Amino acid sequence: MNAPFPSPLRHDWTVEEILDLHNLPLLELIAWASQVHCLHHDPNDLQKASLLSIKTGGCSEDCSYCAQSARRDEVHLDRVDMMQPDEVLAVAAAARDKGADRFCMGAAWRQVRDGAAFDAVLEMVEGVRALGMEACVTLGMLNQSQAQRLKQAGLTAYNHNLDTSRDFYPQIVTTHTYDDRLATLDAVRGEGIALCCGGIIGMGETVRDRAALLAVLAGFDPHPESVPINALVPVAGTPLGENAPLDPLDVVRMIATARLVMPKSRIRLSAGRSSLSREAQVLCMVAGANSVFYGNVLLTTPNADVDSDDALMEALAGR
Ligand code: SAM
Ligand code: DTB
Ligand code: SF4
Repeated sequence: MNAPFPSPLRHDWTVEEILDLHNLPLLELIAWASQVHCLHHDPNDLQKASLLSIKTGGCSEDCSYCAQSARRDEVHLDRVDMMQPDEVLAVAAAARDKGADRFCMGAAWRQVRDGAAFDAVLEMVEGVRALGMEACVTLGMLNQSQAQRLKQAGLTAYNHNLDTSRDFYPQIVTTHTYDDRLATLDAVRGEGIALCCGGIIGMGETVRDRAALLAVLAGFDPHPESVPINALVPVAGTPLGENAPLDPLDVVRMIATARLVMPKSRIRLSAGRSSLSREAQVLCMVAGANSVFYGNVLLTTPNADVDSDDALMEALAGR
């Protein structure tokens, strides 16, 4: 195979081409991904994004991986109603003081509804921007006028994941469709808000499904500015709660392939990092990951803890 670099930005990757990259001998895949990464990014630049659940649980949707669906009687989760803007901004300021440059807020909603809760989110976005941080929210589906109001509030990016391939999606979610997800992504892009869009591996999908997800993401023009790659965090009481743990090298392959087909995007090594060794995380970074969630919890599940992350950053620093 010809080296995939120096790589023009392409938006016409086929699933077959992406599969061929994904299934290369691992060391060759990592070597190429690392070269493409260094061509487009400072290899020392690792973004720390902080994540907070501003409204937890009680969601109408049936996403099989998610702890926050109201349909899961066996999941042990404390529902938390919408947080107040001042509480959220205090958390954001503390995260900034610990070195986070981006603050992401998630709500367990099917979709945004106009009203007091959305007004509160707009206030949070304004407040986070005033702290000098990037602001990202993930609120489910939204329409064009809601995207416009978020843009006016100063939102940097909107997170809305496609999660997996179009073919596999109905086995994971039945209460909304792949096309619903794409329509929201369109509304976000239509207002000039950066897209944060990625997926989850380890849900029982095939490697072809993973390649097909990457083909959709790489098909966007421009590519999503950030691409979270989540490894499933199995949550007891959800349909995927007993899924076998992923081989960490599958995460490395996914990240390396994402880097090759989306050379300029920020690839975020997202959920599931707490089950990766320090060395596996570093391998993901060599393969092109340049952002992580920093903080002891993700939305409802544990993240790599801050103390071990501080030690990791220390180990990564020059000496
Ligand atoms: N309700 C909104 C939505 O569905 O877009 C926003 C919140 S939702 C929890 C955000 C994303 O978190 C999901 O799209 C999924 O990719 C990821 N996620 C949720 N639960 C997960 C889990 N157990 N393991 C890995 N990723 C997960
Ligand atoms: C994303 O892709 N991963 C984050 C963020 N976007 C919102 C969420 C991960 C959630 C992991 C499961 C939980 O903590 O509930
Ligand atoms: Fe609701 Fe989002 Fe969880 Fe799906 S992923 S159940 S939409 S919070």
